[in-house]
Amino acid sequence: MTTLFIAPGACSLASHIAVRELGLPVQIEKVALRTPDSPIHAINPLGRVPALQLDDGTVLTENSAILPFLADQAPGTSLFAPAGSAERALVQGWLGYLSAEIHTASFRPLNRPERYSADEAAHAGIRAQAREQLLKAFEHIERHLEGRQWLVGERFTLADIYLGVFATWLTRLGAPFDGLTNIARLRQQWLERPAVQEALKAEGLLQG
Ligand SMILES: N[C@@H](CCC(=O)N[C@@H](CS)C(=O)NCC(=O)O)C(=O)O
Repeated sequence: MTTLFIAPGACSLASHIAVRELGLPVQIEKVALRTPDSPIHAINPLGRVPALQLDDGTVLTENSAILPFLADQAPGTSLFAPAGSAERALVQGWLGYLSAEIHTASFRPLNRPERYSADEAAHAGIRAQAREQLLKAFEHIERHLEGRQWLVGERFTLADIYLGVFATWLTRLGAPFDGLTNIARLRQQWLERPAVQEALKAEGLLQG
């Protein structure tokens, strides 16, 4: 059976939500991160989630690939758009932006400064710079959401699923991130979706 490897609260939550939004027969398998004996190392050589193992053993990684793949298993879903359409490229553009600018370029140095310098004295500076970068990257989204409910095409898409995950990470950061009111509104609408609540409960992140 197709299996999605996740870690509670990690970015794999996006693919987990997509599985539930689409009602796909995918088994959800929780794994530990950053421990050498975690089974994720036998699945993804980088030891990262999400990883989607297909029936034939093929392993897909990166939300930016897994989310479109999952949506394509449910042709006609409103979460994505037809091949060749500009809307599809707009959704993919946001997936790329979220993966590269928000996650890798900003959250990673903020949360893991040791990956950027072995000198502990440098970590506070790396974190401070990453916070600045994160704010700029989110402000671009904040401006785009002015007068819009969702990122693309006035409807909830894969891009909003992925943004919602990072928007929940933002709530730990306080000011000035709490002033991003359009993103806070999107996060609230995201939270109200049954599939999001089911995924959060299954990951132990929401009571009920
Ligand atoms: N941009 C990728 C990044 C995947 C990634 O970095 N996953 C993190 C969790 S949020 C992870 O598994 N980290 C463990 C590690 O790097 O050892 C995606 O969204 O799929």
